[in-house]
Amino acid sequence: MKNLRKMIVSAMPVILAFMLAISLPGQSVEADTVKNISTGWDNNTNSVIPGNNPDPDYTITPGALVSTVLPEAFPIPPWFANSATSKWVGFATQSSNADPIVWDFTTTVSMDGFDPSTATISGMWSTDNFGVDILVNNVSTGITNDGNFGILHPFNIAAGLFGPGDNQITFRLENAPPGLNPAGLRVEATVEADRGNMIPEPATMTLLGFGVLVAMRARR
Ligand SMILES: [Ca+2]
Ligand SMILES: [Ca+2]
Repeated sequence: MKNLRKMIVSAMPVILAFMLAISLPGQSVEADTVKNISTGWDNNTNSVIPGNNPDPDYTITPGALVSTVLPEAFPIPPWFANSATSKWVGFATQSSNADPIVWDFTTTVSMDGFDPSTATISGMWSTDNFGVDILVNNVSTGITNDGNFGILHPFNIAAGLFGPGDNQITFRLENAPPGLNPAGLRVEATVEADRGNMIPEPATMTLLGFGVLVAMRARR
């Protein structure tokens, strides 16, 4: 009994430091980039993908096609010029010609290591033709654009649509009739979120360390 009481007394500084540490308000965290979801962007080399190569980050439905990075040739221009930070993606056909239907361009973003409740998207997009919607995990954001493919249209998606693990972001466009004609998507955007709180912050670690030191001294 005496030993037990001694143990509890000597552990008190650690317990108090821990309680103080967990009661401290969370430090404000700067949102970090979860993923650069720009079209034509190689996330391994952090540079744009050369034209006529696949962009494996964007799949197209219907058809489960892998998107193709479009070269600097018609329809670019009149489409907004490719740049060092993003490029148009579309179809592996002459002039990115496609049927005049609604096409979904979907990319996947993992929230591992991040707090999904804080995830937002900001950037710009453009489409040939009409920008029908941007969806996160099949939930509509109601964001549209008028199909002016000569400019990039800014957009922002607020927090609340992301969950743990893999999340799908879909850019929905409608190619105008009639017949086969150029269709494509341009995105220059990032997904941002706070880092998950799995790793104790420095202030917490310092307090815990202090508590352990006091406890060790008390034991002598
Ligand atoms: Ca990419
Ligand atoms: Ca078109």
